[in-house]
Amino acid sequence: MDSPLRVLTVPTSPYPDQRPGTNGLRRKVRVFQTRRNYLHNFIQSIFSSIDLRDRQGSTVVVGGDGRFFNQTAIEVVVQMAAANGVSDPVCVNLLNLCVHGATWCVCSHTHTHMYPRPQVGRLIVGHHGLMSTPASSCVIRKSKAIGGIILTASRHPAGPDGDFGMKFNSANGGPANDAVTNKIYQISRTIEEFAICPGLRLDLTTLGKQTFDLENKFKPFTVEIVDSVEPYANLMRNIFDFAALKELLSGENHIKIRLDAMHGVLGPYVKRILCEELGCPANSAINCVPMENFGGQHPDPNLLYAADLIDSMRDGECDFGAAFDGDGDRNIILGRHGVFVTPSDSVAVIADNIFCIPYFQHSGVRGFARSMPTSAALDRVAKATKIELYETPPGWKFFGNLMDAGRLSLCGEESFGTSADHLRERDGLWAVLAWLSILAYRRQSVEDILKDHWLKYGRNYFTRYDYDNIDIDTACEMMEDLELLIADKSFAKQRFAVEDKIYKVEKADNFEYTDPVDSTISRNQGLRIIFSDGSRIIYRLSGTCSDGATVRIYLDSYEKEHIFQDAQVVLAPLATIAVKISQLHLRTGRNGPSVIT
Ligand code: VG1
Ligand code: CO
Repeated sequence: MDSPLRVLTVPTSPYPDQRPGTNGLRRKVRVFQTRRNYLHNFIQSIFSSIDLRDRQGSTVVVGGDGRFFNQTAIEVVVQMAAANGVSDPVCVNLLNLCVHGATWCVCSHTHTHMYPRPQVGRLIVGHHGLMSTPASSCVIRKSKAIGGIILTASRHPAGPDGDFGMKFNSANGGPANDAVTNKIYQISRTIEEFAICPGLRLDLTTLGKQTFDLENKFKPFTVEIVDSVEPYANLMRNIFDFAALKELLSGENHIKIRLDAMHGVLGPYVKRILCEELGCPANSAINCVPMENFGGQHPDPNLLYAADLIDSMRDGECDFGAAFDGDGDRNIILGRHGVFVTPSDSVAVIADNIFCIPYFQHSGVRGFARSMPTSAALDRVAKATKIELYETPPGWKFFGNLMDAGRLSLCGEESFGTSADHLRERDGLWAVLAWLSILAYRRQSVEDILKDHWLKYGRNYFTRYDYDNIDIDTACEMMEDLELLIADKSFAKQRFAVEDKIYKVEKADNFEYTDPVDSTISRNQGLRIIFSDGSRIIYRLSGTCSDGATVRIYLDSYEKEHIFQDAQVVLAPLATIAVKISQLHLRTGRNGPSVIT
């Protein structure tokens, strides 16, 4: 028999910058590769943030989007999990109750009774190290894990010059809340050592259990390699009417679709669910082989980076198109000729047609939510259907709390995120299946469904301008000055005229959110200028940058009647005002945004 694997405690020095942002820690791959123990420090901080007693005998899920550095990082996570007691514990005599890592306690302690143990400790790792973000959420929930480590920088490009990221999801399957991420950050600032089992070699290619003998007290250590597509597909089968979808996609009068996985992690899920199970021809799923560098592309499903897909749909051959980001939580929805459904409209249309989805027929609808910058299209559906609407700061963690409390069923963000309470993440494929369910039920085109929606509710024109790679100090200074400016009493009475349009300020503030479940207050969530006609300009600094700052300007304007105009034309006056008030171009030397979505 092999001798037990050694467990080492390695001294290290802390880094001051490991504060998780909107969605985990994101840095250039180079940072993880070249700064000594940068990766180890953060992983140790995650494990140390979990109470040892909770860690022992617990299940932790590990997966990633397959980007460059994914495999290296998974190996380290597993070696450190082993050394940190995520495993079958030996008998811990706690209040005379033996919590041994087997169904029945068979340790050397003397017991008068045998105690059943609630859970066998293990690490669940995605096959080949792959697991989409929504599937990770699904697996965490199904396996009753204490949480999961997801290795992804989401929509950011990958490769040696690209980005890498890590996030921690809690037992509910959603991104850890601020209290947890603050704890991780605090630990990372003072960390002095980490524990690791460097000799542990995992075979990521073979499904099933692998057991390791360690020389520490937490032995043995079990890792289970799982195929995450099946549990996720199973969840989808219980939410949607697969027979109706199959008829839509491969029946007699089937429609044609094109789904672009952008060489991210979602390829195998698309293939298995849409092609193998729902009968779409193989050529309707493109870029479905996950690649370490996402094929050199930017796996961000928006008007700029999904331009190839949009162009390929212009000929009108396809009725429906969609693309996903690197980790599979984002989506873009397109109709024939590449008609674009804004994410703000997408969630509103799904809300209005929610009973086309069997899941909601059974579970009912408890509430709707959108992030603050997302357009108010959803609010109109909520009002008409008398369903509660919540407005949260950007980032999915805020939705999770409402869902756990049974107050929220469907939610969305303008940043190409839509999902429901079947799990606790944005879910790209779910959004596609939701749209296909609506198409199956209504037998109309995407464009007609969208037009009907605007005819019924009016239209919220929406766009977002991103200014990437801005100097951090310049960006912060601009936000500080802007906050002072809009806080001034005189600002509240101001009018802005652009050509023949006049906008009167009604309210201006720095958005603050009080969680209705636990009363936690989140401050400083974006500067809002709201005009008397309901139009809004919102300024925020991105919390997902790996480098420099990104300034985001969100524009939202409502029209009851003139609903068939070009969004960029309608919103141009607001954009002019936004740039003028902030002096953004003057301060940065830019003359326009890097990306418009
Ligand atoms: C952005 C989006 C936000 C989203 C977050 C994570 O954050 O604006 O809505 O939740 O990305 O998405 P920020 O702070 O950069 O604006 V993902 O798919 O990149 O993890
Ligand atoms: Co993502």
